[in-house]
Amino acid sequence: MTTRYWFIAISAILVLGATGFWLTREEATVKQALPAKLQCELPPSSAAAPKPGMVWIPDGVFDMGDSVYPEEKPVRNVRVKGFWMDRTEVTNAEFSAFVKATGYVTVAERPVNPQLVANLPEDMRKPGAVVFKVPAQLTHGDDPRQWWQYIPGANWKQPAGPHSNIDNFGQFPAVHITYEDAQAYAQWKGHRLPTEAEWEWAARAGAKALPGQHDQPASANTWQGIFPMANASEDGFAGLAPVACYAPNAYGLFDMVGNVWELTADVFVADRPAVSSSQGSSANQGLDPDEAQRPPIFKTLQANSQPNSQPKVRVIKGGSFLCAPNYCMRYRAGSRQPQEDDLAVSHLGFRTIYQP
Ligand SMILES: [Ca+2]
Repeated sequence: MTTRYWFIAISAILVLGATGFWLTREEATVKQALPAKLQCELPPSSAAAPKPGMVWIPDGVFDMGDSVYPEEKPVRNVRVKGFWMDRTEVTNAEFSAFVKATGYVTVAERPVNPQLVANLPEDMRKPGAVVFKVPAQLTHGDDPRQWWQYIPGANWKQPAGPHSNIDNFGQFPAVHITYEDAQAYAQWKGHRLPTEAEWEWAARAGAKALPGQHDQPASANTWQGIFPMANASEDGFAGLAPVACYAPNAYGLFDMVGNVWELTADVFVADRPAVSSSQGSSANQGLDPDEAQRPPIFKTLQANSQPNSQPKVRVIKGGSFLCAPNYCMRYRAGSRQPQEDDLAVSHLGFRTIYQP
């Protein structure tokens, strides 16, 4: 049973009137000004591919990790078995098909257990999700509550809240997807979520040695300018982009870096040598100061304190449209960030893998 519990000021929750910004007028304007080289069309899957929409990621041994932020270290040599991987992040159209077939209700849509959130302000007891919004001004330093807001009614089909929808966004990545939601989708497909090592090996596309460059990628949906106030949108998008607008990597995978963070199956443990699928979490240890781009600390009341309790924090990979040089230089295969299992956020999606 998951629960939700925010350490966020009630004032931050109530400033929710203008939620229609999500990919509406602003995004439409940006899309009209797309750089000519962007096609945003997924090329047909190879007719010979046994798994349509997926590409084969071969066996490999590589140096996993990176050297930019503390949680990426130490670099270690890892072996990965081959698998099929979705070419793109799971789209709204794909997630809609899953919901239509199964009647699945996502975590962000479910009633909140009142017994477990008794101390929360009224709005936080409502189903909802956390949405990024460019702040009008910054008055509280790096406090992320200035740009992250809990919006009752926000979920995968209403990404900015009750006044938004995904009617014209079928090819955009589904967001506000929690670990449980992603697991349910993957199981329905007969797939599973990638481990961190599998995801990172796929993103590296066959490069066994650590990348020497850590620059912001030119061909991905990230943030150009000073986060969180000035977004130059030089990549064509101020917010989310449809999948497959940018060139794929050498394995044929689109958007492994940027657009949305992607869930993995692994528990987040800041101490890399202790990474294990069954260990408790020690999230927030050894993280770099830039983690302020992450939504404010969110806790489950039962977090890892009960015997046999499930892990509550997972590794997410690849960075998002919010990653900027001044904040969150995580537009890299080796970057990572912790993510609460039951927190639905507007910069997080997923893709699945299939291992024969
Ligand atoms: Ca962008």
